[in-house]
Amino acid sequence: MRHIDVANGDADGLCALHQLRLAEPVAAELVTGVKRDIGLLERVQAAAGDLVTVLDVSLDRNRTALERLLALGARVRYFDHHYSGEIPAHPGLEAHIDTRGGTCTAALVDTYLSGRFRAWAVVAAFGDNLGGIGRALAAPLGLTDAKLEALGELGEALNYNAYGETVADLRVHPAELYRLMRPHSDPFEFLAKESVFEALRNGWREDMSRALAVAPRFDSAAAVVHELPDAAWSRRVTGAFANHLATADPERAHAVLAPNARGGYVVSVRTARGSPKSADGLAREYPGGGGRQEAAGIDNLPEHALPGFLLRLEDYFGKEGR
Ligand SMILES: [Mn+2]
Repeated sequence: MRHIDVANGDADGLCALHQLRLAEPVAAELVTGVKRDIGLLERVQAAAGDLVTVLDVSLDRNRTALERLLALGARVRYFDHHYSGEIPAHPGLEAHIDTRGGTCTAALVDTYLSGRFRAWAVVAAFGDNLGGIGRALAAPLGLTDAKLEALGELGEALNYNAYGETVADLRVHPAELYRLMRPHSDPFEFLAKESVFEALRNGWREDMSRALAVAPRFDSAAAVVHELPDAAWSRRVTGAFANHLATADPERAHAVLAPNARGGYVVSVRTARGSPKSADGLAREYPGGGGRQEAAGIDNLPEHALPGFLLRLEDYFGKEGR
């Protein structure tokens, strides 16, 4: 029997995996990739009796592969907070899924582990731009403001690293990042002993300063759209920049666009704080779109679809969203 771990390559996916494997240290194969590479389950070759653990990728987007693995007799343990659609009722599936917003996969794993590696869940929550959840999770840890801020920055840096069209756009391969995290049950030890955080933070700051110099392409009472130039830094920073905008200007929805290699755009969408409309609801109107309540993306919005998308964004979060 083999253990196969399938994790989103962002902060939430890697921290959730790290918490689980600290609690259950078994040798496992790892399948991961860039944040948008969410059809990860397709890549899994499992056999009857194997245990596949899936973290932070939409069940709906992996439904066919999931059904194939269950039919083979593999057991699947699934933790996630992205749009799931109907969860299959199958004795081989153990699902820990909460798509209501206000949680993240690492927080679901934290509950599963009764808070054993809580500090890593705090890192993940900040990585998913859920600062309120991060602070609430951190409350019983009694951290100083400086330490809480350090966990937040680590989460943002890990999250930033996951964005790119392919792993070639990324500063560090997510599997390598996880390998560096593995020896450290305490994120403060990771921060003290591994130089990768500083490298990521410097890269993040460099990319963010370029993005912050870009003026909005479109701007209304309901939504703001930024279009970044065609460059690897743009694709790396779309998510971090969208999170920054959502925090800095929380009264409006945000979309950040960057050209991809297919002649279209990669799009990151963030809702206004407390919006009744979900980000994934809009993204799922487009092929390759998906996500969760507060944050979603579209992998390839064709250029000809851009004017229609801008109108739809305004309608969705403007007229309809009130
Ligand atoms: Mn997540």
